[in-house]
Amino acid sequence: MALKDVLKEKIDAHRPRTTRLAKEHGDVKLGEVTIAQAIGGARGVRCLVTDISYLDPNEGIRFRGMTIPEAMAALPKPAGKDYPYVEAHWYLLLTGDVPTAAQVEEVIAAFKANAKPPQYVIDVLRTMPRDTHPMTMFSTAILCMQRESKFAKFYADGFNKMTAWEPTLDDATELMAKLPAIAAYIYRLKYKDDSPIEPNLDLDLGGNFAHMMGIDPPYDDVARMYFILHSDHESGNASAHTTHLVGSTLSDAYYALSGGMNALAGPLHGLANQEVLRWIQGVYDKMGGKVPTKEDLHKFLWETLKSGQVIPGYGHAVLRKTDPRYASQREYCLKHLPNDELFQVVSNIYEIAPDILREHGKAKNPWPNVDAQSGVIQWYYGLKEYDFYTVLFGVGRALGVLSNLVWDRALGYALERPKSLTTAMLEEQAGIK
Ligand code: NMX
Ligand code: MLT
Repeated sequence: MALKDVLKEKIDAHRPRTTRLAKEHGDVKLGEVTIAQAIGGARGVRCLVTDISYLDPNEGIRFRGMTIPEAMAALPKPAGKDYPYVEAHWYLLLTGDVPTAAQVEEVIAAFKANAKPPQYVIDVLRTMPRDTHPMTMFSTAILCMQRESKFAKFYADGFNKMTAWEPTLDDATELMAKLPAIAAYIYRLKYKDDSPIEPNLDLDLGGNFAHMMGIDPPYDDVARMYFILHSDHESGNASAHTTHLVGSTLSDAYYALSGGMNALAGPLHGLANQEVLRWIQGVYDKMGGKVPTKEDLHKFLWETLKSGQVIPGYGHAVLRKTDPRYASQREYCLKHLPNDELFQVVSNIYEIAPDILREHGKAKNPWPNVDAQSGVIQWYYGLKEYDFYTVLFGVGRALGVLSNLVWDRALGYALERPKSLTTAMLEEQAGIK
């Protein structure tokens, strides 16, 4: 059965569950909202619904119920490769099913048919000053393709709530297909003197991305691993939430994803992966190029904290243990680059940072998140332009947020519009005279 038909069956089966919950059990309480939560970024407020992934504070992420090792083991892989097809993961996120080889082929074919970005995207990127941040370029490229939206045409021609997910799926597929070429082009434009590499459409998404970046295997497997690991982190993280919020206005996938990428570009979110490398390079500079020892790192971590900055790559809004995405990338490093100098530095930070953060006494979670480990792998394979790292995160994150957008439309999730209060109202509620 074709992906769209599989999805249709699943959506038809799922809709009555959502309708019943909203209609018959809408008054059931999921929690209470405190003043601390209203002021403190709605941390822990339970007001979003997704079935695509779930984040347990201690266990970490599950994609459609599967832990990272389970998903990596179950999803089909290209012959001779260690990591699954990104296309297979897309199928899993959308449908909840591990695809067969034929189902993976269907996604590969759909992505190939839509892989080439329009020439005007290349032209727009070329006109931007070369020192523009790559995330600004990435978000602009996505936004300027909005005129391609099938959903926007569908809306203009007469909107139908029951089938609105279909043009959203078309938009999501067309976007997902083009993002690797756009990301690779931004890289080649900014750092390789505008020397794009033609795609090789005989390769899968991960393989073709590595090829267009101009980086040899096993970087193709790194790309597969990286995109899958970064794909989804339930719905409350800033990039997912922004995509959902923008999409809830019936904006199309182009507007919504561009918004999500703007959220990802913040240093408390996806940009932390570039900040980790920037911080480590700063330490090297201060040491006159010498490899920092654990004692040196100890000093620099404290210096960072005392100057009021955060330790990038550490802490999390939900997680309370080492991020399994960190663990997964560490496992890759232990296998492929155990003696790499930068990996040793990152490992040394891992040994001392949690104790320092505990002693510092502020961060609720002293353990590393995904960003603490991801840059070192990119660096090892020659991708040293660390301000590009968040674009890689963005290609991966698109898998999750676009899958969610398809389901948002399928289940008719409403316009997001929480209520705000004034400070005086909070004071009154708190009994402050
Ligand atoms: N270094 C220093 N202080 C920290 C850190 C850290 N890594 N993490 C949290 N804190 C501080 C935080 O700034 C806050 O201080 P204050 O009360 O002065 O405002 C206090 O600890 C309590 O924060 P938490 O409740 O533990 O964390 P919160 O949920 O507010 O924020 C992050 C979560 C991830 C934004 C925060 O841990 C952080 O800034 N980490 C460093 C940046 C980072 O790695 N971001 C990437 C997250 C993953 N991603 O890819 O998106
Ligand atoms: C993410 O992957 O989105 C980050 O870990 C942040 C989050 O989950 O809040």
